[in-house]
Amino acid sequence: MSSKSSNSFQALRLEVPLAKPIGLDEASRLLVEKAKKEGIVLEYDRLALQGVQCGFGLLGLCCRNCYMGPCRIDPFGEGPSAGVCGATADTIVARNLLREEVGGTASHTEHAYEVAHVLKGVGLGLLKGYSVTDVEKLYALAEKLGVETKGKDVREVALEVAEKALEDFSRTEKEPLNWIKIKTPKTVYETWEKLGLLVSNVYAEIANAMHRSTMGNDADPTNLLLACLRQGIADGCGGLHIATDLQDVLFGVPRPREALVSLGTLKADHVNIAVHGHNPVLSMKIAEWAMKLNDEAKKVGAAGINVVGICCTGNEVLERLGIPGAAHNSQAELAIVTGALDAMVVDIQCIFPSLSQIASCYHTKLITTVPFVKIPGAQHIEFDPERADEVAEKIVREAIEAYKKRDPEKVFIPNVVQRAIVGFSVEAIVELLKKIDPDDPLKPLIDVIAEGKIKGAVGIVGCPSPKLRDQRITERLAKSLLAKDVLIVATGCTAYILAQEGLMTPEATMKHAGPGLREVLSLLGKFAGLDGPLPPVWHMGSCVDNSRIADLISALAERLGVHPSKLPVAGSAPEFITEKAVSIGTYFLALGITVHVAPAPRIFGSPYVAYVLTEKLKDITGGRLIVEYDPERAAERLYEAILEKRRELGLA
Ligand code: BF8
Ligand code: SF4
Repeated sequence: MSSKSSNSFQALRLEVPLAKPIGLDEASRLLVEKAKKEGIVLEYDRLALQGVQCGFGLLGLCCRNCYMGPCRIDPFGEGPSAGVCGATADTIVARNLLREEVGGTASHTEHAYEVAHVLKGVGLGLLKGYSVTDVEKLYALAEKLGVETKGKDVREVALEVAEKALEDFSRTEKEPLNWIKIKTPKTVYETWEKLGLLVSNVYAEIANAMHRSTMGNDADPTNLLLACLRQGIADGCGGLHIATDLQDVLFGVPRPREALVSLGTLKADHVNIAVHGHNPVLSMKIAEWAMKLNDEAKKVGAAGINVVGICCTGNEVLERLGIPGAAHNSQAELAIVTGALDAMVVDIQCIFPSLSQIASCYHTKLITTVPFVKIPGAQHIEFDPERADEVAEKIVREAIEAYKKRDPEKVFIPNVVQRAIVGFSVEAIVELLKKIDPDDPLKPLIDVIAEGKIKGAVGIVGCPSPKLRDQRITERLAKSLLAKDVLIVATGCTAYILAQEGLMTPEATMKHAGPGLREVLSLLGKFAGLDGPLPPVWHMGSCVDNSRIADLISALAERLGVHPSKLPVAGSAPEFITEKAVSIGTYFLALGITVHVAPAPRIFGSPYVAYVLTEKLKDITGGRLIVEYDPERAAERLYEAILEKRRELGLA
């Protein structure tokens, strides 16, 4: 394979954002102003202080994998073309990409592992604070996994399902992951089998990726890219799917409900507690104890306790309990700047160390809870599922104490609150469609796609990037696609952005959806018993809940008997920031999905790696990477990809 359309120069151009800044959302803007007045340094300030970021790093051309380096390859061909060991740009870029994915896969799989342990503890009767909330989901999983349920009680079934999950972290044989077997459409499974991508043990996969990318191991970029696909599959099946499935068993499958979002959900007269991070094993307990101790808050003069969510754990409690979603990742600092937040309780992932410095300027207690996530200046109260109630009670009482020290002079909560319909699990979508066709629920959806009323669907997922946020890439991309009759599903911090923009309301359907999409959503709204249409953007949960999007795609592909790459669907992470987004994106590429991203992933230092991911991969898994900063152009390109699939299916 030779280099074709992509080269390093293109990447340098891509790093210059093409869309014009149009400013932050109103709530963020007001709080950034407040921070400025109060001398608080925010992520935007720290980004500016970084100056021009390292071009070698942006292109993936820097290697620090041994002490003969660090080595850098000159993208212009005038300086070194290999590291001290002889590693070329192709090798270095592919190795770096694999290591980025390891960061993501380790995060999601360890999250899943923790949840599996909690379910195991429930099965063994060791955890008093937790139970199986969704017996139906447990039994559905048991059936798929081949766990016998006859003559067993719920706890025994829970134990066996948890052990099936834990097998995926400890298997020594070459058998594929249980969650690959139960989640992967047959057509995809066959492709993966042919390519040697059937991962057996997620932890072994992570270890192997680190091993093979050290100095003096795998130098073949093609072989390394196959390892990248394996890492994506380990993340998707062993991380995302296991986490979502077992969280649903423990805490319930989400169902549509109306909730409130934005920073205006903080309440001046309440004790405000924000849960931030990813693991609902903690946040669900905090929510429970906040309710139990509501009267305690009244004793210190507050009107009650108000729990709000930040980032993905916020999505977990939003989709299951309707707890308000206050802030995405780029607003977490701003939640403290309101001066009204009494405690921010954090667990794992996406928690900026800066939160502690900002909290120290107010009365806010930043409380870390996980032994491997400590932040200087934060109060550490170790969480342990075995002492869940005791710890959650202590944390909520800390927040009540902190409220007493709140300085009313420093409080400013922007008057910005938005309604949103959330909780679109696959189960809920299928239940709704069953009202139209009880025997073949996916058929009505397939019919409206075939008729062209809905042209296709795009999952817009991922993070807010301080590099791109003031261009509102995510909102603009979504609106452009809706106008083209493309249904949108959303997860993660992107779901906050789109909810805050008002795109999860029936009114948004009337305002932004194209005529065909509007007609379908209006009909669905009637079947759902709503006064108006369904919203045009469906909130499917947290970032691990990207598994729900994969489930929906797989269900449609299996119902039609086609490979997912044939479906008029695509994914987009228009402002991604984390390594987790890279591994999730790779999982969807492995499934055969077209994936758009911005900013540019660090692959353009290798014309070969860029060529494989943006062009060649579609002949291998069916997936394709699109890199595009301009949201309107990105919408055009995603729409084109959808139309191409439609043409291949013989649809207008
Ligand atoms: O896992 S969207 S900033 S919070 S990585 Fe992080 Fe990105 Fe937010 Fe959830 Ni997902
Ligand atoms: Fe340089 Fe090779 Fe060592 Fe990387 S592994 S730092 S390219 S010598």
